[in-house]
Amino acid sequence: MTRMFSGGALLCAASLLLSVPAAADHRADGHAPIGVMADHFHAKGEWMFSYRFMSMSMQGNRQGSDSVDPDTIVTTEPNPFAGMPGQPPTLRIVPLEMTMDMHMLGFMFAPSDRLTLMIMANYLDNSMDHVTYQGGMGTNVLGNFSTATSGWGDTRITALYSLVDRPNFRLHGILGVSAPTGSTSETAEVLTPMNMRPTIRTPYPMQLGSGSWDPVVGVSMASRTSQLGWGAQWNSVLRVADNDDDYRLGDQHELTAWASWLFSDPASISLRLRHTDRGNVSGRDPLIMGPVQTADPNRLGFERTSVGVGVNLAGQNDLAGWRLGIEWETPIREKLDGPQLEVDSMLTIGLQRSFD
Ligand SMILES: [Cu+2]
Repeated sequence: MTRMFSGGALLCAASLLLSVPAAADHRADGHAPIGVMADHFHAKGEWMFSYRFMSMSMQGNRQGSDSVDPDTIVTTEPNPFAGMPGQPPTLRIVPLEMTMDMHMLGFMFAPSDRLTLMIMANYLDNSMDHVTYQGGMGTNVLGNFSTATSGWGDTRITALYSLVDRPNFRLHGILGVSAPTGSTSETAEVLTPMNMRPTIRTPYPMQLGSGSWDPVVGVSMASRTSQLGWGAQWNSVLRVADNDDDYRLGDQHELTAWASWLFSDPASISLRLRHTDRGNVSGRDPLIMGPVQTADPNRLGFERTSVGVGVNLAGQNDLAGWRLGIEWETPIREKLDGPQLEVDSMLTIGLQRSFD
């Protein structure tokens, strides 16, 4: 009787062990570089919290792929609002640099082996420095000013649906929506070419959300051998409807691919390529106007290819379930509907904790 019982328990324990392979994935390369979102799905009953800090720094302007200095911008680049009362023929205010810091909180839960649900909220902290030129023409600098906006951005709710789930190859679809929780009515004090300091609605890049419900679609895959891994992802955010301020942001399409090398289960390094294509704004917010490039709906689109290096760490034993990732990216090619600020670098640091 005792013998039969212990035999059954042993069999039961063995089948349990065999049926939960994903939970036992403590390899550092089990997740993509930390700058990639929605890169993995979970086994039934697993859940995960994540926190990421992302910082993007932009400095200097480009027109197409070429650098362009502020003096040239204010004497040659047409003001889209020229002809309206008080508007000069060329741009007169030039952004010099911008920092975008983002705190991202994520939660994942898998109701089944096929389906993982994910919600991501972002807290944004933006600042931009500008130079204002005096009057309607010439290159006399009037002064500098900074604007800053911060608050919750849009919230992403997505379903990740597993299509292939083999030990060394995984493929899933991404389908969701970006909810308009971010403000589109942020204001800041500016310095005008006529030496006034009104508080007005900030241009598009300093707003916190899109103002619209935006579908999110994509496909993600990952594969690995004993030490070498690779993965790729396509994802798009589609702006299908105008917001209450009479415009919609441009669609954004992103393709990324990475390779990783696992030193041992706790640590891997990665190399990644990312290509982003963002469209211009269609329509326009009647409250966003001025002789500055960021207020022009047709100077917001870009194509950017970046390269990134990263480190993934995965906790073992007592620290099982914990992960830490760091990734640094820099553009190798930018083509901007400019003039527009160019990106210098982007840093992502993320901490993840999963439970099963
Ligand atoms: Cu997860």
